[in-house]
Amino acid sequence: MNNQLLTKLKNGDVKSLARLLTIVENNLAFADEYLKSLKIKNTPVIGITGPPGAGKSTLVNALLIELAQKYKIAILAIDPTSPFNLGSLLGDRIRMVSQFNNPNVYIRSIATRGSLGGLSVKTIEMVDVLKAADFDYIFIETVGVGQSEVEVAGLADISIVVLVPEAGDDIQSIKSGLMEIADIFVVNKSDREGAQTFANHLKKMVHQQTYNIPVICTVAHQNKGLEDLVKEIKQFKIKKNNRKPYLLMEKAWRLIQNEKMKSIKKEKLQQEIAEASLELNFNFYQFIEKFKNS
Ligand SMILES: Nc1nc2c(ncn2[C@@H]2O[C@H](COP(=O)(O)OP(=O)(O)OP(=O)(O)O)[C@@H](O)[C@H]2O)c(=O)[nH]1
Ligand SMILES: [Mg+2]
Repeated sequence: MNNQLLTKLKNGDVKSLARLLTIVENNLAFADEYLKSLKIKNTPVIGITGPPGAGKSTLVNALLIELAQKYKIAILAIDPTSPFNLGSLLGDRIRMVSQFNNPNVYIRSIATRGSLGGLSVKTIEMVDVLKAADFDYIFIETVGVGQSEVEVAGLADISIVVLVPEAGDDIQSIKSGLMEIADIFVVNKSDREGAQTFANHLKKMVHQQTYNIPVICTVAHQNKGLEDLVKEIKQFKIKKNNRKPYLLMEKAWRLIQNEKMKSIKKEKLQQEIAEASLELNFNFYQFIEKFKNS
């Protein structure tokens, strides 16, 4: 293990950061030791989730224009890959070109394998590497497909849910799961017709809940409506997150589960099960027995 790498990480050396992220992402030599030696800070983690094409990347880019003059910011863009075809579903989703060369901004994209849009253990670990570097804010962008919103909430101190006023969209169709995880709702593409009505309905719905969640209208590609969002993000830093113990438990659970399941490789399991299931009278329960205590 190279201790210098950790010192350099703490001091903001970008090359060391990239190296450590790669070590952790690919589970290279000493990955575990590096993780155990990290001095993890309380850097605020801001999760941005929402349907494909809602404008999440554009919004992050617009936020960077506001924040990156003064603060150092890391962005982790999570590309969901389908478990059925190993290519990325959406291609490289980093289109935040205008901030790409800003020395205050570090952008990294990772592909989650197997879990559609979900957060892998690698993501959790990579965020911790970022927290040991010298950033003021860490943004995580994920596409909202089912479980992933909830998983991002497990990692983020603030969860921003980005919605778009679709024509004829029924506000009631917003999944209750989104209600539970959102700390801030953003109605992006507010230049579209019906945006105000959509936002008003959303506000009404949100205010029926026990605590107030801000609903902020933005036009991300024109950098409009960002002031309120920046204000909320800055304010949130000092608020207490009541979900923290639950979220930490979930995180511990995942990492322990990952460790315990290490000897079982999904590809191999699939191969074996494919063969075994061809046998006459294949019994699934007998089949899995041998994996239980391996
Ligand atoms: N009209 C309008 N278009 C917008 C707005 N914000 C973003 N867009 C456009 O919407 C498209 C998608 O924006 P992205 O930022 O890539 O959306 P995304 O949510 O990151 O997309 P994925 O990462 O692929 O899920 C782009 O063509 C943007 O220029 C907005 O406020 N109004
Ligand atoms: Mg994007």
